[in-house]
Amino acid sequence: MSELRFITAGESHGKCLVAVLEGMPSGVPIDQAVLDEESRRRQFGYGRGPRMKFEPDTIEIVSGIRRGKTIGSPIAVQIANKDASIDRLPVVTQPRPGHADLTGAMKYDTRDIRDILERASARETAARVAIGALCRQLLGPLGIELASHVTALGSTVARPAPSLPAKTLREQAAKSPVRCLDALATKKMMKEIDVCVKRGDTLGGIFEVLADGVPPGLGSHVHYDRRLDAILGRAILSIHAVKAVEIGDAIAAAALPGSKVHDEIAYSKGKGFHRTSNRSGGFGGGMTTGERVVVRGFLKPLSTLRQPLRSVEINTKRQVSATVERSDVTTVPAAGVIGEAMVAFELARACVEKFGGDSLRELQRNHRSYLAQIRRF
Ligand code: EPS
Repeated sequence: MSELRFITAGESHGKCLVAVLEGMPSGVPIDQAVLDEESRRRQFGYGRGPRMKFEPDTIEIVSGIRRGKTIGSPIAVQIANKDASIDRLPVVTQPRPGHADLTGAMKYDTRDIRDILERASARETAARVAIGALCRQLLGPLGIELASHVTALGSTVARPAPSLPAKTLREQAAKSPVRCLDALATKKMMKEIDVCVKRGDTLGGIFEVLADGVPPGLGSHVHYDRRLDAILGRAILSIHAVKAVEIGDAIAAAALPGSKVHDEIAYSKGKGFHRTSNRSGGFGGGMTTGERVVVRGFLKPLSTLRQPLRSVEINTKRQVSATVERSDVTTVPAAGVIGEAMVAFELARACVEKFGGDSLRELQRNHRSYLAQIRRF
């Protein structure tokens, strides 16, 4: 059985970020424009720090692709850092509350917190977005489309998003500087960010990732580690500053009776079996139902504050203010794009596991035959 997997390497101010994706079938057309577009989307967003203005974040393909198509071998990519000052940067000894700084230094036994923060930085997500951009190009031929948008930033909550196809939703979200579909909420969110800039503070929020065209039956109920909703939960929680995940309307559902939560089942000749609502976010028993996949990530505010909180200097043990590194006020708009990349990877992994095959042609043949089986059921 083939498995899709990836690994990233690279420090925030090191030479470059790298990622290797292994297990991609051969024959998948890869368009550099998709990589460029995803990278640009990750950099975009009101409230981002100065770094995003000077880093080109160009994703360079190093291996695994020949004449615009995958050849089945590991795909390696790299993103060069313009700011590659890691060896010139000062020693850090004043850990930031909420960051990996203190625990990382204790665990890895270093008196220079920079050894920790360089890898703990959310810059690593540039490499994950590259992986996601490759995976989207496997999902596209299977009819799977992804989108994301911001549903809350700071104390501003957007009105419920209109029901639009993923492709349209992506385009609409791109028009808002905070990637929010509600124009009024966008203005309020930007205002909150402006206030935070003045105060030297930071903001968290919520993003939503959607996937259309996902067939029923990805993941499995048979074992805890094969439940795809749990796998997506881990993938979203692994994004920097994400502290909670919601699948569908899970948070509201916890306070409602079952009759108001479960999606009723219907059948029609054209649609086959389907649900009349999608409060489950496209999941049942750890498997996709065939409805839209809906996953939300909740971010805490970033931990680098320009008006720092109290901390303790690790050598003198004296009370000090936490270190101030160049950072962002909020990364919620970017986190949605990173969430899409993680969902794209996990869906691609689930498709490779379910449909197998060493080439896209073989995988598509199995996918078509499975869809015919589902239609006949
Ligand atoms: C980031 C690059 C970083 C930060 C941010 C994300 O650049 P620098 O630290 O050089 O300004 O803007 O990192 C963090 C939020 C963090 O906690 O480290 C990026 O490329 O996304």
